[in-house]
Amino acid sequence: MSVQLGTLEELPQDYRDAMTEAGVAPLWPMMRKVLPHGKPIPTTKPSYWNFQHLRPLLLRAGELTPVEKAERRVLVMSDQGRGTGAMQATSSIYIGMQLLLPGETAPAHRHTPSAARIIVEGKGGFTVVDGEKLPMNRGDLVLTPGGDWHDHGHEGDEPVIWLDALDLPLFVYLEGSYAEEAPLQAQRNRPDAALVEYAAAGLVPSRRGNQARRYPMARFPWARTEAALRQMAQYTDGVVEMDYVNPETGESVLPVMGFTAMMIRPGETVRPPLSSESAVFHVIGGAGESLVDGCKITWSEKDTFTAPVFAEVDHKNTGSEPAFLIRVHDRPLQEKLGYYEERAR
Ligand code: 1HN
Repeated sequence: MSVQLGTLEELPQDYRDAMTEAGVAPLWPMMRKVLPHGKPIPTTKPSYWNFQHLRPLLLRAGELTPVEKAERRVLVMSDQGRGTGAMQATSSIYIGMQLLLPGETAPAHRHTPSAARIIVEGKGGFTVVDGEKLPMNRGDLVLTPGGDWHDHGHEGDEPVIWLDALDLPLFVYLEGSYAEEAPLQAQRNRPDAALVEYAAAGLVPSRRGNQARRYPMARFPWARTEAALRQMAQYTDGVVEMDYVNPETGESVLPVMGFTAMMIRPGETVRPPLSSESAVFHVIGGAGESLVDGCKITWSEKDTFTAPVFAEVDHKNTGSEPAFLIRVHDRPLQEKLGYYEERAR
C-alpha cells in the first residue's frame, strides 16, 4: 500500500519562502525520489559502443593531440542516460578507450581511484605499476590499484589501444579524487613477477613472516583466462563465468570494482538473475546479441556495452565460436556496503 505524499505546491508560499530563508526544505515531497518502492530507479541507460566506430576517432586523436598535451589520450565513453561527456558509464564505473602510439610514453602518476585496463589491440605496449613492468597483450586484465604509481610505454610499431575502467565516479562523489605526478618510474628487476609467484591455482609463495602485498597480482593474461573458461565449459553444462580474485585472499582484485570473465557457448542464451550490480561488458571475442531492459544490443569482438542496476539481461551467442566477455561490475562495493542482492526472474 502506498500513500500519496504531500507536494511542495500544496504549501502556502509564505511558508515555503520562510523555509528557503532558513535553509531548510520539507522531506516529504522528495521522499519517493530518494527512496522509490521495491527497487531503485536508475539514471543509467543501457549503452553500446561499436569499436569499429571508435577506432578511427581514437587514431585521429593520435594525429591531433600529442600525448604530452593529453597526459592520457582517452575518449570517454558516457552513459546515454547522463549524456555525452558524462564521466560515468554506470553509477559507479567510468570507462574510456585509450590510445598510445609507438615510442610514446604517458607520464607516471598515482591517484585515489583504482583503474584496470582490458587490452583491445596492438603489441608492444606496457604499463609500469609500482615499479613492475607489465606487458599489455590482447584481452589481458591489468590492474592499477588506487595509490600505486603507474606510467605507460610502447616498444612496438603499431597503435596500442585499451579500455580503461575506473571507480572514479565514487571517488568524485566522495570528494576524494585527486592525483600526484612524478617522472617515469625506475623499473624494478622482476617484470611480471606475479605470473611466476601465482603460476598454479591454490599455491602461494611461503613468506616466512614477510607480508604479501595488498594487491599481489597486477596482470591476468588472457591466454590463461580463456584456457580456464574453456576447461570449465567442458566440466559443466551450467553458466561459465570466473571471477578475478586476489590469489592471497580470494577477495575481489580491487576494493570497489569486480571483474568476471564469461564464456557463452555457440547457440547458447544465458539469463542471469536480476542483480543490484551495474555492469560494463567488453567483448574479447565472438559475436552475439544481448537484450538489456528490452534494448537489443548486437555485439562483436572489441565492442563494449552496459547494463544498469536490476536490468533484465539476456545474452545470446549468435556465432559459431564461443563468445568471451569480461564484465566489470560493482558487486564488491555493494557487498562491502551490505546490500548486494540477486532476485529470481
Ligand atoms: C588515468 O589515470 C588513466 O592512468 C586513464 O591511464 C584514464 C581517467 C580518469 C582519471 C584517471 C591512466 C583515466 C585516468
